[in-house]
Amino acid sequence: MPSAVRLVVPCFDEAGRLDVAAFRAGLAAAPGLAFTFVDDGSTDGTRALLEPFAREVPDRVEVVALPQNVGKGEAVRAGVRAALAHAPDFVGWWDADLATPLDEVARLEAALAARPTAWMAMGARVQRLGSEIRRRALRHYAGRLVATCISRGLGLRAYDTQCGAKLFRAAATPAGLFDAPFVTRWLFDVEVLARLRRRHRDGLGAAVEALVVEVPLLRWTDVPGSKVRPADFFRALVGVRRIRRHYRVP
Ligand SMILES: Nc1nc2c(ncn2[C@@H]2O[C@H](COP(=O)(O)OP(=O)(O)OP(=O)(O)O)[C@@H](O)[C@H]2O)c(=O)[nH]1
Ligand SMILES: [Mg+2]
Repeated sequence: MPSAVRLVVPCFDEAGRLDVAAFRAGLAAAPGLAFTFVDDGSTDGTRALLEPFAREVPDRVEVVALPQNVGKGEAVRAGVRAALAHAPDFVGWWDADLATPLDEVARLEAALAARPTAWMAMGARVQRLGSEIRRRALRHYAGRLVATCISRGLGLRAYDTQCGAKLFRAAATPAGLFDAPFVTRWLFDVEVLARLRRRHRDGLGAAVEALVVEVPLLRWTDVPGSKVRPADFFRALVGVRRIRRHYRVP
């Protein structure tokens, strides 16, 4: 019996990049797979692509429609709460541009199977021989700069928290972890780690290092049409400070 995996796919003005056929092929390839798309106020026809897909396979595709744009973090949080309500074995979030192909889901699931104490597996974009990590040089180095600020700022030995490919055990999700709104737009992945760290510090859960595993992806392709603006990199640096303050990171 394949495990039930429900992926949250945040979508904002993705009509130009959303490859519904690829998601449909993903369903055909993985019988236990399902999607919760979250559209928060797209005006480009994204919804018109998603809703017929949901009507086509209602038990495996749903659309969470938010009236206005709330940002990726809050969209993912709304999607995770909706996905958890289906009580699957695994919930995850996955970028709509499929920069990370869906066949990497199985590798994240295998990483969790190999570490019974782990709660979340995070895809990591590690350029190395034998992998196909295609990233523009500027995005790569800017990404490394932000990643270094994140790992130093939070004292976390994390390589790549920002990759849009995450999977976690639904039933082992710490209670209330996704209840409070995120305080940043793009660093919500980091906030999830900061929340785990705060719980550990308060004696409520295991250490982040025990709960989270990074999985170097075999394939990742930078898809043109990114919503990330150059200013977002500076906002990310400010965001790390806000996260340290908000979650009282020592
Ligand atoms: N619902 C929602 N989704 C968003 C929003 N902003 C971005 N996203 C989604 O977040 C995902 C990642 O956005 P991209 O524009 O591809 O970002 P990126 O440049 O690939 O970022 P990296 O993967 O970090 O390199 C896509 O699925 C977007 O549709 C938003 O405001 N609301
Ligand atoms: Mg992308």
